[in-house]
Amino acid sequence: MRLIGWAIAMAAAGLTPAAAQTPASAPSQSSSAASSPSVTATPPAGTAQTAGQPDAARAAAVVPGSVGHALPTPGIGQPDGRKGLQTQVTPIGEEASSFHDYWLLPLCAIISVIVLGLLLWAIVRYRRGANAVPSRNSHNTTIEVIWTLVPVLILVGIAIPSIRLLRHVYTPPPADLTVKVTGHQWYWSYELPDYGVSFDSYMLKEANDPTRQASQRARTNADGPPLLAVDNRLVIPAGKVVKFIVTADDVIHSFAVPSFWIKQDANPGQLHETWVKVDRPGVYFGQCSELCGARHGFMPIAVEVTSPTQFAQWVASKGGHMPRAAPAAPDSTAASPVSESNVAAPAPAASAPTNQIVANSATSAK
Ligand SMILES: [Cu+2]
Repeated sequence: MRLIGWAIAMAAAGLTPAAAQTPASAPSQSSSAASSPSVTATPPAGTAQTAGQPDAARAAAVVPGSVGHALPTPGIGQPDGRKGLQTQVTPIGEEASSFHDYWLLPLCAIISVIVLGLLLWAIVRYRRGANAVPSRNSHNTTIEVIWTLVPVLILVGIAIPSIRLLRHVYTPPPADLTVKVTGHQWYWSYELPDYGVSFDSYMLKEANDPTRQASQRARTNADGPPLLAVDNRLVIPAGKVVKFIVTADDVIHSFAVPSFWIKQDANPGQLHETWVKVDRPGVYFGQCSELCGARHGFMPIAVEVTSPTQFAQWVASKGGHMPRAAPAAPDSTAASPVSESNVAAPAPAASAPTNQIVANSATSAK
């Protein structure tokens, strides 16, 4: 049996990474290329590219600081070595982190100290040397009432804010924007059905990564930290309620961004919802948080929160279109999203089924 197990493990180790590399890199090329017309062709100073590569023009299309390529802020939206939770930028995240930091953690610490103190006191006070004749007490009503009531009160004290937090999580305000997120082995794809935008998002590899193809842009510090930077970020407008419809097309993934306090499993054949409202513009990173295969650790998430004006620029750069008026209600989007400014012919057709899914999901959620 052990021999068979080793054989399976060796086969998996030998085959899956190789299989993973090729599909993961090829489509990223096309998705990056699709985004490149949006930005100017000024060569950025900080863009690293392998010397002599014929693809310098594509790398040069990236302008650090432009929409979709905003510079991340150290310590915000990414790990910075400190212990504890990342700085939260959503209402749910702020509520949850203060619940954790100012209620749960102190409560756990106090209980631990009290239990440890009782233990030490009992060990010393009732040691054999000081109690040659052991006590024969087996019942004490007062103390039994205390050790039943106190834990009950502690649990009630935890349950009330906990259930209130859950209620806030699962009663989101009306969405201004819907994003369909699909997990794949091993990348994410995003779709904004009301805006006619859809694209794939792959991790940017390091310049010295031997698995990086010549045509792939290498990560720079302007893109974000290693293993977290992506070629195509999801851009959302600040101050708007964004609903994520999360699913997967192969195995179970998990869409998680720590600074948003979201971690939503992406299950094939199922739609799950989560939501954010971020007032603070910036770049926020996350990762797939469900073990999903050989390159599970290499499918990061990068969300750029920007002003509504810049968001409109980004939508245009992706070949999409803005809705005609103010952000539409879910059931009105199913009518006819095509406007005169719609320049991407395939987009409405591609987004039509998703509109239906979103509409169905919205009605089933009520
Ligand atoms: Cu995954």
